[in-house]
Amino acid sequence: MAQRGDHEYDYLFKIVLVGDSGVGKSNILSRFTRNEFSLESKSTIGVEFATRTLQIEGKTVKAQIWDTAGQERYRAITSAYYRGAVGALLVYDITKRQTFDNVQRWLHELREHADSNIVIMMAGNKSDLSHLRSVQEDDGQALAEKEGLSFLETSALGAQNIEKAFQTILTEIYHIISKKALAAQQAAAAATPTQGTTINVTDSTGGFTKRNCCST
Ligand SMILES: Nc1nc2c(ncn2[C@@H]2O[C@H](COP(=O)(O)OP(=O)(O)O)[C@@H](O)[C@H]2O)c(=O)[nH]1
Ligand SMILES: [Mg+2]
Repeated sequence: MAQRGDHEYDYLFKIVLVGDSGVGKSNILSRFTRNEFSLESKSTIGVEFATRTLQIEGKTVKAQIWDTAGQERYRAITSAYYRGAVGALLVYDITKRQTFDNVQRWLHELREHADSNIVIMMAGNKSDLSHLRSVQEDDGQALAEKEGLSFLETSALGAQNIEKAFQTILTEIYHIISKKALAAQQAAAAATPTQGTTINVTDSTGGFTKRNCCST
């Protein structure tokens, strides 16, 4: 556990929301961050993020979720938006085929600007509007499998699968970095078996943060 009063979390993970304008990104964010856990939100010029702290496998994880301020409309998201992101929620609208067709473009953008190990979840949002559906769930599933992404249909309106989408991303990220930390711990133990070793698992490309590892 990180030192209380210093950092009230074990891990801080930056997650970015991407996808066409109007698919529901901002509503997904507000739905998720206005739940019963602690909420802080902060506006900046150009971008906005909100945070929520939750428990993932017994660890306190602070999710810092970045939302666009409409730049996606002009395909003008800067690389700063993606910098340090360890997860992405790539959203399309199940009632608008074009937003699904553009998923490839967003994947390309993520692969170009974000860390290559970024965990990506694709979300087919507005599942409450299934009577207006223009993208079948099977098509979403097939694309996700082809691209190696997790996939869920969500509804920000109905709070359907929003929690699960973020839980899935955060758990996947946690598994990746706990494996890295374990490997680093074993390497450190083999090299210098001293007490209270601090292991920094931040690398030049990732945004993983862990402090005061390995107190046992
Ligand atoms: N029916 C329905 N409407 C939604 C849902 N999520 C967002 N919307 C609506 O879609 C529009 C665009 O949402 P917004 O969150 O601003 O999309 P963004 O441009 O991707 O951030 C708004 O009118 C929302 O009320 C959803 O899950 N179901
Ligand atoms: Mg928005």
